[in-house]
Amino acid sequence: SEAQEYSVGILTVSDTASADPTRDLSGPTLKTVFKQASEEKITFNVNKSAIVPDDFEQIQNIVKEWSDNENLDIVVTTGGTGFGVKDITPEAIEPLLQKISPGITYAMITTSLQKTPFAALSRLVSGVRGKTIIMTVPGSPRGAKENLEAVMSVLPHAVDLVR
Ligand code: MTE
Ligand code: CU1
Repeated sequence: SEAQEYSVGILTVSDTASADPTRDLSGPTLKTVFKQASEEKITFNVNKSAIVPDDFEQIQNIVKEWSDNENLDIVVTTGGTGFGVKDITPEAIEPLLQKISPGITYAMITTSLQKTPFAALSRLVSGVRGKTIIMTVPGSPRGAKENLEAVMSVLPHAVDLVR
C-alpha cells in the first residue's frame, strides 16, 4: 500500500503550563510518541501545538480552528480530565464532537486500568468532528503517553474512514 501522512495537533490544557511553557511536559511527550510511532509507510506530522489554561472557550476555539480551518487529521488534548474543580476539558470537547467514539475511549481506559486504578479518575471523551479525530488524554506525561499508545495502532484506519 501507499505511504500515508497524518497531520496532528497537540493541545496542552493547563493553567501552570500556559503561564510558563517550560512546565509543559505532556505536550512534548505526546509529540515524541507520535514521532516514535511513525514508520516507513505511516508518518504522523505534529503540525500544530498550543497551550491554553483550563478555560472552556480557549479550549474550544483552538480545537475548532484545528479541525474546521486547519483540517488536521488528529487532535489530542492533554490535561483537565480529572475531578478537580478546574478540570473542564471533557465538557469543552464533548459539544464539539459530531460523533462520539466510545471505543477509542474504552480502549484507552481499559489499557490504563491495567497500569493504575487511578485511570478510573480520568473522564476521557473522544470522537469525530468533520474529518478530524479528536481525543482527550490525562495531563501527566505518563498518563498522556499510556493513553495515546493504547489507540495509536487504530488511528490511521480511523482517519482513513473519515477522510
Ligand atoms: N492513566 C494512565 N494510563 N496513567 C496514569 O498515570 N493517571 C490518572 C488518570 N489516568 C494516569 C491515568 C490520574 S492520577 C488522574 S487524576 C487522571 O488521569 C486525570 O488526570 P488529568 O486531570 O491530568 O487529566
Ligand atoms: Cu490523579
